[in-house]
Amino acid sequence: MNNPYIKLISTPNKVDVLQVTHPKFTAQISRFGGHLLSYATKQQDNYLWLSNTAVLDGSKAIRGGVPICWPWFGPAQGEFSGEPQHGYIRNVNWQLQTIEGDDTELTLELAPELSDELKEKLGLSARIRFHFKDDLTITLSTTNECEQPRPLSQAIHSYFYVRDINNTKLMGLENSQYIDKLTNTTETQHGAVQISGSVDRVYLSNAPKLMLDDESRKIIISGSGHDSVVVWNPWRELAANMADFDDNGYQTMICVEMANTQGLTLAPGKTYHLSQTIGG
Ligand code: TA6
Repeated sequence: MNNPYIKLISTPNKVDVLQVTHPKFTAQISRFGGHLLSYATKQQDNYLWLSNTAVLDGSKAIRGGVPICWPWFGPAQGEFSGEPQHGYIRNVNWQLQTIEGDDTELTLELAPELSDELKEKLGLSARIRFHFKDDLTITLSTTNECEQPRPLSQAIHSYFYVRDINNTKLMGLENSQYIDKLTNTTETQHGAVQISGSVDRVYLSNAPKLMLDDESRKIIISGSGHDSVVVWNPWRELAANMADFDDNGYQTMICVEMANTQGLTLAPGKTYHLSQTIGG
């Protein structure tokens, strides 16, 4: 890899990591999952939460950072029922395709290594682009490579680090309707989102800009191409039941995910872009 800012770190029995050290920021991207593990700028500490007990040997999707859910979000349904939750690509290695940039910005593109059989079955291909400038834009692009329309749902499943979830507010979803996945009801958001227990919500909102305020900093989370924003914190009991979720980790994280949950159909030959920008 011939780029002054990027080094591939290969450790036996561990996922390969692309270590990005740039004058303006640092980041780590796991080749397994095309998964961003950390991102910090000169001004801001790491934006992302990664579980202390995350499995980093490639045997399981990584808990924390930015997993990519594709070509479905949540449990597999219909023709794919029985297949893994959140799709395939957070569990496969990705190839670095291109690197471009200089000392002001940097772009990396990766594509998942899928078997020919799986590519044929899906009829879709995916690519991810990390564009670092003054902030980071993650773009997940999907192309329908076959001759039939194909269904797609997906999420950029970002786990943000917050200083204390009890003093954290998420702004920008006021008055949105959301599906509460814990009660299976549809509710309306009043005021900022504040979390004091288990939360698993799909906000039916394509709000382009949100703000996460943990009283120590304000993170701006922007998006495009989404029909929903997913907000998740498992809280104490659920976290304790997940071996790869450290017991107290729920106190310092919140997932805020730009997603398509409402059933998108991609026409033959078309490409769809879903983006999330992290900055502020
Ligand atoms: O994005 C929220 C969610 O879909 C939740 O329902 C929750 O289970 C979470 O993702 C984590 O899923 P995972 O398959 O990574 O354990």
